[in-house]
Amino acid sequence: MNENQFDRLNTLVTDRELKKIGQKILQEERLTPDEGILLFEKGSLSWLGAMANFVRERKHGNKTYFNRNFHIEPTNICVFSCKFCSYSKLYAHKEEGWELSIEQMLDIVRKYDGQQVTEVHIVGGVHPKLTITFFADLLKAIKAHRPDLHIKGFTPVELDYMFRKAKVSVEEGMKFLHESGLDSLPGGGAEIFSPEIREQICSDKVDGEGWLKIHKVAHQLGMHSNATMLYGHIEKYRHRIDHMDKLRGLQDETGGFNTFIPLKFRNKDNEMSYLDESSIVEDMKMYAVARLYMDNFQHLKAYWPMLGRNNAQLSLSFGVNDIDGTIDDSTKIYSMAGSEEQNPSMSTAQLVQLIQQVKRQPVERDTLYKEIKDYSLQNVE
Ligand code: V47
Ligand code: SF4
Repeated sequence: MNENQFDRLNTLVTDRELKKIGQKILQEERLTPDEGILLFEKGSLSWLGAMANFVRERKHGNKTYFNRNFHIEPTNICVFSCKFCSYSKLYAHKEEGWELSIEQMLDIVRKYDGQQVTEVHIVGGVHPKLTITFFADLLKAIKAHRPDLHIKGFTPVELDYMFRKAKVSVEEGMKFLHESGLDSLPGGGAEIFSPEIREQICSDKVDGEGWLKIHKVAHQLGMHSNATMLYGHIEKYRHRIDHMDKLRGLQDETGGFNTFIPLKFRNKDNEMSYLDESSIVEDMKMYAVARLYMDNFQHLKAYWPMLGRNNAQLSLSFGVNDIDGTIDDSTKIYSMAGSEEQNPSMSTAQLVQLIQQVKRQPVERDTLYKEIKDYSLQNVE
């Protein structure tokens, strides 16, 4: 869509405030929190989608990124008790959980020997006995085996616990893990920053300020990271905007975030199962508003194992330009919460096809969005 088409579309909106927001989007002006809330409350799905798609194409054209990665989940035993979590086994029920040794985790890495994966994503529960030195040894062992593999690991929830247990500052702890081989941080553990909601859904783990501080320190050490938001449960639109506003503020300061990943709350087998899940219309509005509000985030990711393949395709018309990676079926955190994909595994050829089916341009990237291969003209093996 060019600027004239955009103007024409914006004249179809009758609401004066939305029309003004449309003009700001065209001029690349930043939206205020009140304008963000208004988008959720008054924006129609078609208008939000058109605006978000305009911004997406202004930034990236048709390019749609994915990467080749695999996951390691060291343990599902967790000292915390987030109400939305279907995954953790409290320490009291640890016989139902798993706990991998460094050797077992190296076996997972070895499974990918000779394959063109670029990233390992390490995330799990917070086991009371696993220490910062255990994880530093894991990082060193992975790097010794495969130095080229980018290690994206540990949320501020895991890190905060590790640092407090080791009695080190965030700065000391992050530096130690970075020097041991940690390259970047995934986006997890953010949930909703607002204390009013956080207290009701995950009161005992690191708070919003602590989450932001750990990412800030990582950025100051030259590391990059991702950011997530868990939406579609008991939060209101203003809490979503507050969350995105805090991330946008930190991104202004450091520029260290790669991508923003809204995560739809799934209601299977957790203490919040009584809640309905958000509709697909709400999900697409969420992506569109994120694209419009988070003006300093280059990338917006839909995590396909959680959203499902068809909805991930749809999201590419609502601002999304990344659909994560060729994850294999060892990822349990989502299937246990009721994700669309019970067996989230897709080959490169399947991912490329998924993107091409909706007439977008598949581009393989590494963790830091360096382009590895453009599949627009080729068929994949
Ligand atoms: O923080 C837990 C979420 C997150 C549920 O950085 C749930 O590339 C929905 O952050 N319904 C961890 N979500 C996973 C994560 C992630 C995933 C993929 C890619 C990246 C990345 C990061 O999973 C948690 C929490 O918000 N989660 N339970 C649930 N019932
Ligand atoms: Fe533990 Fe993470 Fe589950 Fe919370 S979401 S209970 S921190 S595994």
